[in-house]
Amino acid sequence: MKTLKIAIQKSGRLNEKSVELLKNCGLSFDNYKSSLISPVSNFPLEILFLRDDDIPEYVQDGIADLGIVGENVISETGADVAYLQRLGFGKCSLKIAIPHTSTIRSIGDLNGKAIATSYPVILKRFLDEHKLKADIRTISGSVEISPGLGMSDAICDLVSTGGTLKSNGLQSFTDVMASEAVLIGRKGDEDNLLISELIQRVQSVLRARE
Ligand code: PRT
Ligand code: ZN
Repeated sequence: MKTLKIAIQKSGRLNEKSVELLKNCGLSFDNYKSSLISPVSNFPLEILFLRDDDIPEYVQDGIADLGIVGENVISETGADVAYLQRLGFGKCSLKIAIPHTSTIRSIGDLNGKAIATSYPVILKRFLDEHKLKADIRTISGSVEISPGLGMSDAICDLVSTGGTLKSNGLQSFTDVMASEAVLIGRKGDEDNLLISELIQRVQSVLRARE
């Protein structure tokens, strides 16, 4: 049978938990060092180590058969993939936050304001749903400092503990989407026996954690 490929984050918040989950599934492989592909010695599988932003498209395009990535990234890229299993780690929520000193009180007050984010697609969808027009300022990181620099009136960014908002004088205003790491696959691969076997192993690891 054809060797499968699973794409996981190379380094970052999801890497360690993704590697741990696969090891707990009984898969034996070397963790990413310099090689971007690690063969699994006891299952017909290769691990691809990628930037998380690339994972949904790799799976959609069939370069990888499976992937582990945050729901936020799947939504932002708009990739058409099958959600196979929620994984219970990497939990966070994409929120709009405003400075403590802001005069913004209701959702409608966001109209005409500048909002900095690394998630312009999801934010635009949220604004459209609320029939709002705002100036979306797309930046790739350190979004939380932009209101203090006078670049924006609000931000839309991921929050887990809330510590980063707090230390930048911001407060949560409204939730845009909740997210966690999920196992994704390609649509139409439902009959692949190796994929089914892997999903079953993942599910039994998750059940054992309950
Ligand atoms: O290099 P690569 O592109 O692969 O990684 P990355 O830098 O884009 O992503 P990374 O490793 O930061 O996050 C990977 C995934 O982890 C995200 O896509 C989310 O699905 C998930 N995740 C969970 C988070 C957080 N929690 C989180 N708190 N991703 C980012 N953050 C950031 C947030 O952007 C903010 O700057 O942490 C800060 C806030 O954290 P708190 O705890 O202060 O609220
Ligand atoms: Zn990324």
